[in-house]
Amino acid sequence: IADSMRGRINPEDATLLLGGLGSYLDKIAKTKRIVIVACGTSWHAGLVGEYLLEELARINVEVEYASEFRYRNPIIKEGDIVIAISQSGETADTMAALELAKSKGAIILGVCNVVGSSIARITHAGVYTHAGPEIGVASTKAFTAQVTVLSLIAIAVAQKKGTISNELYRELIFGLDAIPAKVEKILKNVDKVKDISKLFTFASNFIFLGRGLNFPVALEGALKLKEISYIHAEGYPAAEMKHGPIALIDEDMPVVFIAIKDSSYEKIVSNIQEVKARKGRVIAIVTEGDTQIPSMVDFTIEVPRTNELLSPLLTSIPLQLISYYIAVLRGRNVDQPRNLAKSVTV
Ligand code: F1P
Repeated sequence: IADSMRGRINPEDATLLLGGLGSYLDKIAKTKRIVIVACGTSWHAGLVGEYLLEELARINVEVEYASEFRYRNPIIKEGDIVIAISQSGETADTMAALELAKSKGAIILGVCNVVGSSIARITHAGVYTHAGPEIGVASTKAFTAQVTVLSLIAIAVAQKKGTISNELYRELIFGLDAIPAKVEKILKNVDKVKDISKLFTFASNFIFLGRGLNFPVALEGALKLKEISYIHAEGYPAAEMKHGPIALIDEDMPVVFIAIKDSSYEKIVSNIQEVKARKGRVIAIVTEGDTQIPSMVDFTIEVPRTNELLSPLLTSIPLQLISYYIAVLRGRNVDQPRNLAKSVTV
């Protein structure tokens, strides 16, 4: 992401990085509905995309697990826009979902990492994430690159539709341009993440909580921990906790909150209080300089300030690092986790 973005974002034209997909932005701007199909980590990126496209471009978005979509009779009309997200570009469920959508007359678009992959070939147009090769099986930089591309699509379409002000447009474009340096800053503090991870190496369960855009990041944090550390982990919207998962909270339950200074900050504060009242051990991902949440929780990891719409690009990094360090400390092979394949082609 750093390599592909640094200094290349032209504030006058966010479409320049969108490759072939750039020529479909007018069609996207005119559509009433977008369906995103994906699996695993890519599905989580799709959920972030849903939030961004609805918030900025005011387009109704549905995000479907490709593995479910293909086995029902989804309502797709001619001219509907279906976007597939896939790191490998070879995932069989995502491919089948696209074939189904194409047979019903949809415009099918792709966000893939692997150049020339099957999904890239069958789509009408697409954009490559250029996140470099994913050496490990579990997607990490592919996720941040997918979210970057979806942010650019949402910002560019919103600009075309006039649903965002010029000020917000420029703030988001310059905000994206500043992300690589902020990611590097997070990576300079890995020792703290490593120290925290050491204390939780032998936990048997984890809960990840976030709100809004950072709810999918919570899901992704839980998935990474499952994939590479083999620890049972659940991600929930923080406000959903009281509808069931709260029964799991006790002094043996680590709870990771994404608790940055955004529009849901006060609500997250009360969710943290609910967990602390039940003796849960809380690790909070907080905004640099915050003092309130650090005074309430057991551990904090700071991320630099950014517009909250871009925050998943930063908050996902400490969660990936926690999974990585716990997996290494448990002696797992982080690049080749058991039972997983890089491309799920059956
Ligand atoms: C989807 C996915 C990955 C996951 C693992 C298995 O792949 O579920 O998110 O980390 O590698 O496949 P893709 O369609 O994004 O290539």
